[in-house]
Amino acid sequence: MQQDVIVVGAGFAGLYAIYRFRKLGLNVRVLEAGSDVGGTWYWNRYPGARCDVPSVEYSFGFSPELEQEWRWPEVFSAQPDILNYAQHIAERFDLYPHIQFNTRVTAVDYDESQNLWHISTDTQETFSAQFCVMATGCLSVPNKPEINGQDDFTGQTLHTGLWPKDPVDLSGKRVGVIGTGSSGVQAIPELAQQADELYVLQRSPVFTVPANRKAMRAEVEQVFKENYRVIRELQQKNPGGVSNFRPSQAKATTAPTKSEPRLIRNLSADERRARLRQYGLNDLLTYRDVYTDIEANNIANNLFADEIRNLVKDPETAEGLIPRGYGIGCKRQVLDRDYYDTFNRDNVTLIDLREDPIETITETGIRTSKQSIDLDVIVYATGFDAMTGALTKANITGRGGLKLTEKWQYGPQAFLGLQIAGFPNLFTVTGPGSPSVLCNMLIAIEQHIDWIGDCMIYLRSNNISGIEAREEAELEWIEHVNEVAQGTMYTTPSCNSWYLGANIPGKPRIFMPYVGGYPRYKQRCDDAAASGYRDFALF
Ligand code: N01
Repeated sequence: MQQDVIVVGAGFAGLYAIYRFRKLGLNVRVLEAGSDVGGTWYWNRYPGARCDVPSVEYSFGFSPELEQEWRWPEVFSAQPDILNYAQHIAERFDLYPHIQFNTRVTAVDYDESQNLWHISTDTQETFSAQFCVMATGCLSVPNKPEINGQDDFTGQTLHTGLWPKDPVDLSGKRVGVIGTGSSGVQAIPELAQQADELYVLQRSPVFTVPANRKAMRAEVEQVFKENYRVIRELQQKNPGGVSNFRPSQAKATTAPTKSEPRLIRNLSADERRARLRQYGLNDLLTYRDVYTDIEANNIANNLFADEIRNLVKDPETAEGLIPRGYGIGCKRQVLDRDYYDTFNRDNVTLIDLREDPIETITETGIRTSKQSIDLDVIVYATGFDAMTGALTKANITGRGGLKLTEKWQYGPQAFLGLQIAGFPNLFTVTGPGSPSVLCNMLIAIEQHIDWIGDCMIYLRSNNISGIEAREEAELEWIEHVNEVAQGTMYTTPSCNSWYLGANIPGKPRIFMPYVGGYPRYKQRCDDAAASGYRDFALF
């Protein structure tokens, strides 16, 4: 079965790839391990899952008709609504016929003699195509840490990133949740309401702030709909790919609004506290110097700690919830609904693994150094092998038998997060070295798929059969990616985030996304194309 393009993954990137590549006249097939579209929003069905980017921003801009007809029920959408949106897109644009579900890719091999990619699957099929596009997502390979005795547990084991499709009934159950990143923090308040008892096993406390929980009012929705073109233009100019458009600024032009950056160090202690009282924890995220200056960061961290002591009634629990040793901005910012208040409930117990580490999982629960906890359900909210996991697990072999795992043994090396030297005609969507997870993903996806589509058409119209990033361009780009990350809170030595691969034992510690901002990045991609792809070898 030979296609022009095989796309791996039917999340938002895979869906837009079909739409776009088909329009360009290319024959495209998508292979998807799940039984439906949606990617991240298909797999992450845990209670409380929702997006922390406003729905109007976290939506596609390629179809004005889609923008007008789709209705977001909330300002920040929950997982079921985003999954509905993905399904609607697949139906609305007749994308389903191009997707083969329940098909996991097991190997991706470049055949130099034919200049073809052969893609093998667990359905024992092999698909071949000139181009292969890995639309496999940045947070799609769940990390389930190895913990002594975990296979002995006779209760139910769940992972937030692989939550069952059928409803899970936790009523009357004793539940232990391991992990307090974005997924854990979203799930914990919901699990606390459903379960009889909830034990939160926390290794690293988070800095989490309350999320916006407004329903989408009809008049606000109308203003958004009237201003989608403005919103899309503003997104293109913003480092994170978000317009920050407010309905109240409906008459604003497309020029990004410029305001003086607020610095926490410029305020007196009283002023800082007054603002914290007025605006809540979210205020501490609005000072520019908190992300660039260690002293400013410490000021904000200390205020944050004091506020946790205010919010959580039991002093020992409050102390346990205070992050130490790393500051705001090191890890992905987390947003929550009633997280701290959940620890005021009688049925919720915090286990601080820094003081009381897990020794083993037993048949009946979890034993820590100080206690045995009987459990019916263990929930792993332990994150993902981020950014590189789906690519290294796909068993990709390029030119001359080069394995991607070999090439990336010291960290991911790619050009613009789009192409990898040694792997001609293979493209990665939102790969390492691109803004990806630091950007509104839908904007990043549209930009990548457009670039890849234009590139394939350029090759075809110029009778070029292959494109491969040059190694020197790759090295130069990686150097730049590392350089711009220096001096940010992301790369402080005490910070151990998944951005750095630090959550996976043995993974090289490299800051993977591009922190230089979406507009600057897009310009570099556009320049690469406009130069006739001089950063690439064409053959
Ligand atoms: O994963 P995480 P996540 N023993 O890696 C702990 C996106 N997302 O799924 O920090 C005990 O952030 C780990 O502890 P530590 C978003 O980009 C977005 O929560 O390594 N604990 C940590 O507490 C996000 O950043 C949304 O010390 C262990 C937790 O597990 C990304 O996905 C919602 C452990 C993992 O946190 C990942 O978030 C959800 C062990 N052996 C996700 N191993 C929204 O849009 C790990 N942990 C809102």
